[in-house]
Amino acid sequence: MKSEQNSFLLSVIGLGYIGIPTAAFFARGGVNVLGIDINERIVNKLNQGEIAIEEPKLPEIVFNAVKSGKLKASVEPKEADAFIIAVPTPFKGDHVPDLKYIESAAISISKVLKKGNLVVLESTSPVGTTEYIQKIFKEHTNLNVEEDIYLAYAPERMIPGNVFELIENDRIIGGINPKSSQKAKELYSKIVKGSITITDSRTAEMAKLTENSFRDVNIAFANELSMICDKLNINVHELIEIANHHPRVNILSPGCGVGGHCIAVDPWFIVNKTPEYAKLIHSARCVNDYKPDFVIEKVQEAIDELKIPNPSITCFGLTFKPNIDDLRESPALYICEKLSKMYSKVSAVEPNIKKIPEKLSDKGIKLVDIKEGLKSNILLLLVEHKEFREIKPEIDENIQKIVDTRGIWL
Ligand code: SAJ
Repeated sequence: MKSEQNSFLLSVIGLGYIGIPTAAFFARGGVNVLGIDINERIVNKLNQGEIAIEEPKLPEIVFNAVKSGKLKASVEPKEADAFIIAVPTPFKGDHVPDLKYIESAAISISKVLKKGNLVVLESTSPVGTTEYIQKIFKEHTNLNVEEDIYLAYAPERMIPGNVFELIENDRIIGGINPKSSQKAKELYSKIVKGSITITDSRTAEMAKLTENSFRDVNIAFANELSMICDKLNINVHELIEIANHHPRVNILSPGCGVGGHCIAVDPWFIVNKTPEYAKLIHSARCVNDYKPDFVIEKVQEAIDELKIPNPSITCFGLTFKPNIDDLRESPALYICEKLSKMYSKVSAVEPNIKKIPEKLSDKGIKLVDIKEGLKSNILLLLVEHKEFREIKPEIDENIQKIVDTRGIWL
């Protein structure tokens, strides 16, 4: 029994924001893990105990896992006992989900799949994707897939910036059949401290999309209120604070838009499947996607009121949310870039990054410190980093204006 335990091999396909920490946590839990990625650079780096993604505390966990010999990486899938697929699921034009990475992961696993293997999909996916993987296995192997292969969907719920949520949060496991759920639960029980709820694969897929759509719709409500209040000359942040005193009201915070790789993407997977019914979810997406352009309009209005030729603008915050260095799908970055096409003196203050991305520096945007940024004509607060919360800019109203999307300087 002991030797069987020790020879158990888990293969994690896709060494990105979810695959790497998942692989490292399993390795830390004593499981032999082989990480697979098509990118040779990522594989080589990992084999040296290094990673390219920015996540607090993760480098140390990965380094120790590799050093212990429990975590290795390869570009070629190999035979294993269990596989976890953690590849990206972007969308194509028109917000149609693009399953090409899942398809190629499933096909590459097919080549090494054996009777009794467990395959778990973690990637956020449209409803029916786990069943689709089963179909791929049927087409690409000679196995009696329904009988011989355990297959389940197990979405992660990790907030970027805290990899420990992968093991601390409650999890959902949706098997293609009950025995698959059970097998997947046994695997995840090795690392997950939260409770594990079992359901079917379609419900589990929909649960992941539902959770992020819930948040998107609620943020859209706050963003819509912010635009209504702007028209009605009401401070939306004060309004929300007051309304939230009601025991059953809990409105989220408006901002400059919704970024990241999850909340702004996942609701489209529902809209795409059932457009005739997903009206509210669709509308929320449109409200949140429009918000950055609304912010740009507010900057233009402020500039018109100042009547200063060639005004200087400083964007405070570029990341997609506070106190992280992640610029993925950041509405703040979009706003800064768009403003730089309209005005020649645009700079940014971003305490969480050392070097401004090339696509911004190419457009003449400079990275400046807070003191320098506060001298601009327009102070545009986009992300409520702790460094910005600690200050209250005093401006000369004849030549300066604050546009505050988060309500911390008003
Ligand atoms: N935002 C607001 N107002 C708010 C809250 C957030 O404008 O009141 C904005 C943020 O600034 C950011 C965007 O929304 O631009 C998304 O941020 P987030 O903190 O809501 O979510 P993510 O994308 O960092 O992580 C989400 C999480 N899902 C939920 O909270 C339901 C996380 O648990 C998921 O694991 C992750 O998506 C994912 O991977 O799906």
